[in-house]
Amino acid sequence: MDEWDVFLSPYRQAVEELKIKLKGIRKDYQINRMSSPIEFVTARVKPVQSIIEKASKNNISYDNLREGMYDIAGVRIVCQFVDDIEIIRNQISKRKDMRIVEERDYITNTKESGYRSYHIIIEYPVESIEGQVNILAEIQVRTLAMNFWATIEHTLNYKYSGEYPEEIKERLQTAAEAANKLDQEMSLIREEVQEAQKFFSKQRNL
Ligand code: 0O2
Repeated sequence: MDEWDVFLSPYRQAVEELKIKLKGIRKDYQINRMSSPIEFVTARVKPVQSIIEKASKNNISYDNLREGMYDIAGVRIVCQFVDDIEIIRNQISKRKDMRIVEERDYITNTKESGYRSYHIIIEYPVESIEGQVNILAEIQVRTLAMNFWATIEHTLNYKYSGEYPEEIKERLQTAAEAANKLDQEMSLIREEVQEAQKFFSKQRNL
């Protein structure tokens, strides 16, 4: 085991626990025959290389990584409709096993890149043989449309290291607007869709 393994161990545990807990919310809605605000949950521990690069970019010393970098443990909750985001946010704020320390609303305040998402930074206690370790984790909550755009943009960002050719930049802006429009259109038929989903899940006994 190297030092990174030891350092990352509580983050790995947190990510596994958070995945199970947040997927549990989806199950609860399904068992109660209510439409779930959660479509799917993914989670990851930031790769060591990305931690090193981000620490250097944001001037975070290695001694200060636990306090200074809040997305080493990252969870993503993807939902169908924009209104689901607030429901999820409220569910998280009510929980006793995690504490919200900061929220970043990139939906109301869309990033210059076109990025939209709701970020919740939580403090989460992990039990270890040495006692309790409180770690920070970032929960990103976004719709399927926001996730589609962000996933594509993230891939292109790697390719161009953020220095997009003008044409790609414009296309990404247009795509961001289209994703936004798609979210707005879907919001208008939300109730209709959810009724149909409840009906079909009953029929299939899900
Ligand atoms: P990865 O690979 O997802 O871990 P910054 O220093 O400005 O990058 P900061 O202060 O760390 O951002 O926090 P912020 O703004 O909450 O963003 C953290 C994460 O949000 C990013 O993590 C991305 O996952 C996502 N994100 C933010 N802005 C964008 C964007 O313009 N496009 C996409 N696709 N994702 C974004 P990392 O560490 O950048 O990357």
